[in-house]
Amino acid sequence: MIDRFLSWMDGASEKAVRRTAMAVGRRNVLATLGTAMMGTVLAPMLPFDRTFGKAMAQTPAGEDGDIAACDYWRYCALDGYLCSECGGTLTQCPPGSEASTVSWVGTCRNPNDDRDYLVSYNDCCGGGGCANPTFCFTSQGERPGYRMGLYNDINWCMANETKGYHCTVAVVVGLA
Ligand code: ABN
Repeated sequence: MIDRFLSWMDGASEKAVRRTAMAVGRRNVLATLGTAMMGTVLAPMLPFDRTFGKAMAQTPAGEDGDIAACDYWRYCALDGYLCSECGGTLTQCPPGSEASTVSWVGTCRNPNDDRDYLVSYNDCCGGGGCANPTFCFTSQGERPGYRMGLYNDINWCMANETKGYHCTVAVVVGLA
């Protein structure tokens, strides 16, 4: 009885293997294996965001400096109130306000990696007021008012529909 069952199993599995071998060519199998192997080798080389969402500009306070202090490295050329103390963040305007379409751009040295970064200081325009935010005036690289393109004591909301100044964000735009 068991012998008959085993020989039936043998026959059935042999048939299945033969059917598969006929349906899937050897080249097909090799090509699939080759693709899988190449994918395994090449995938880690592809450019993708290895910060896994931890964007530089969102580094929490304390990790790369104190974002509530005017000597924080990203504020090196700032002239304005800190949006992080007005309901916004280091890089995001408070709800109800909008980022200025023009901005002042400074070059700041990041003490964590000793590299220079371009930092865009966008004023946030409109929205409600803000009680006693920290005012920072560092404006590194600024030149006197008669050199307009190099002057930062300006309400950058002037180019927006809403011109009322609220506060300023500091956004790293790239390496200098
Ligand atoms: N960029 C900040 C600012 C706003 C109004 C006036 C001067 C400076």
